[in-house]
Amino acid sequence: MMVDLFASRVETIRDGVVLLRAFADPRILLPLIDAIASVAPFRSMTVPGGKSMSVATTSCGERGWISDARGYRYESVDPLTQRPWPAMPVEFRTLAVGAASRAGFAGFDPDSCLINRYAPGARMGAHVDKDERDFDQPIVSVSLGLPARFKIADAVIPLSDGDVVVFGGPARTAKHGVSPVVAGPLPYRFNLTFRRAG
Ligand code: MD6
Ligand code: FE
Repeated sequence: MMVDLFASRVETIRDGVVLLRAFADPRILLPLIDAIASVAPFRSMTVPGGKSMSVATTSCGERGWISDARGYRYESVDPLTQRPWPAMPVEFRTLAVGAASRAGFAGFDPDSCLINRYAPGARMGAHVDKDERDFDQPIVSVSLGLPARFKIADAVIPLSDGDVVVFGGPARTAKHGVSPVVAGPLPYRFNLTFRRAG
């Protein structure tokens, strides 16, 4: 019999929602986030209603997710710097493709990594990701730093530093959001959201 040494790391929360505990290494990812933010700074985006989001956002990869008064979309040029988004580090891509594969989504080919920075009190209201072209490709969401409560469909998933959630298939258009982040021993929660946008 083949023993799958990694089986215990894969937890199915709902059909299409898979949790990989401690799958990502913050020691590798956080310096890469800093390097990206030195080129494409974190900024608070405006939502179509005119309010500004409580999270600070940047992106890397071929396309970056944008919100402004006109709506939500992906752009290949950062509107703040008027330069292309920084390239997606190979370590990011390897992590995202590996997580998707472990979760049962072979062949994930992300072209976008949204990076969200949550100071204590920042949150993400319930929404559906629907600005992407191909809903056959999953979403890979990497949690770093301060813990968070991630709500998806009717599940609440407590997330710690390094945990990864993959949602796809029947859960690709599930409603999800993040409860206000609580202050702790680290300054921020970061989230990396990998998607195939174009
Ligand atoms: C998170 N972010 O930051 C989850 N979705 O943990 C999202 O679900 C999200 O930040 C669509 C567009 C922007 C986002
Ligand atoms: Fe989302």
